[in-house]
Amino acid sequence: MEIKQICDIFRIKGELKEYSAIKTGNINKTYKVTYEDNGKTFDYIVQDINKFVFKAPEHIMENIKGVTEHISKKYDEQESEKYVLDFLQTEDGVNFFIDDDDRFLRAYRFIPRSVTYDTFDDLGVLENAGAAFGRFQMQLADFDASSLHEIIPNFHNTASRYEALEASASKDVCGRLEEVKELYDALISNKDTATSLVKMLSDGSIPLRVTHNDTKCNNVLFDFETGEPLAVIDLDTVMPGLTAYDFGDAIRFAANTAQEDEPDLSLVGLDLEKYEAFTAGFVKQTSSAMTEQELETLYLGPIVMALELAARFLTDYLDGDKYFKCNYEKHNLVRAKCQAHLAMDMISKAEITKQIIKKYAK
Ligand code: ADP
Ligand code: GN1
Ligand code: MG
Repeated sequence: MEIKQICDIFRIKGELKEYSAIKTGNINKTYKVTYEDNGKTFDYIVQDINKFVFKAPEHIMENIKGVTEHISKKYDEQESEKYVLDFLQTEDGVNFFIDDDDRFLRAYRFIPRSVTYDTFDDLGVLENAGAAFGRFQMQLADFDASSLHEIIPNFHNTASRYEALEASASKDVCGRLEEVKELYDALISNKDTATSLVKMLSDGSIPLRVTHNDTKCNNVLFDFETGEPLAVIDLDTVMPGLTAYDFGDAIRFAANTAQEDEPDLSLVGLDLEKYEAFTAGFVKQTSSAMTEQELETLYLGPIVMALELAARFLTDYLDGDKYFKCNYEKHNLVRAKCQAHLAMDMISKAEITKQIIKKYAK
């Protein structure tokens, strides 16, 4: 189905001017679409949901409806247009459409003046990202977690992620294990650290909350001029989770001295200034709601998330690159090495990061 037909289904008014693919995400196919109506231009996002990753996309759309309605209530109409995603409905009153090729499609308004960043040079903007994710979590503190579908079971269960890695290594369907053995062994030797948060969750020492679970900092929109944080996007994995997951995933993406898939490992490491900037924004928003134990173990989040993602990228490499979109042949392996290297650097700086968190906790 053509983009124009999809836009018609979502009842977008006016004349289609142009559209282009947005390549930043690793999962869905995303298009920016521009329409003109009564002499004014309006932008929209059309997305084709990845059905290999998301087995029940209608559950995602139910979760998103609940979450966006809940957050909208905290704003007036004008604020909502900046801070909350607004999904379009078909004439049947639903927020998705399945086309003849069985593609699962959705459309929503492009937030005006918004940009995303894959790297953060401005520490103020990074602090804003921390504040945006912190605020998002606080806004969901009174959301009924039992109404949420678990979109990807065990999404951040690092113990299960490690089991999957071990299973893929023992099957070795593509014959790639020998090539990655050193990295594999390094990850396995850090299994206790990687599974530490899961253990604390299961023994009740830290609480389950409603979290975003994919806090890559290109999932926050910023005003292109002022750097003000706008909407938090990519709500596909909003599910019960740990505060440390949201904190950790954001840090491992944005406080890396390089991009998350940097091939030259000498460039990869934890940037403590960036760590502090994100932490200032996030912890100031959330610390009053956190338990003492949660705050004390928050520093583990970035380490666990980097190890978990290294395990996930390596698993996908061993399985033959089925899950993450890859731009070149060994992309998943490069990503895995980068995340593992970052995790080791974070481990060596653990004491300093604990102090940074303490500094901003109320
Ligand atoms: P993926 O799950 O593949 O990461 P996202 O939902 O994060 O998909 O969208 C991919 C990119 O599209 C984002 O990083 C952002 O740059 C852009 N984008 C998505 N939604 C909007 C929006 N409502 N307004 C502006 N840009 C958006
Ligand atoms: C995926 O969709 P995107 O690109 O924001 C992935 C995250 C990973 C990230 C790594 C549903 O996020 O878990 O951390 O890639 N999302 C899903 O870049 O698996
Ligand atoms: Mg995204």
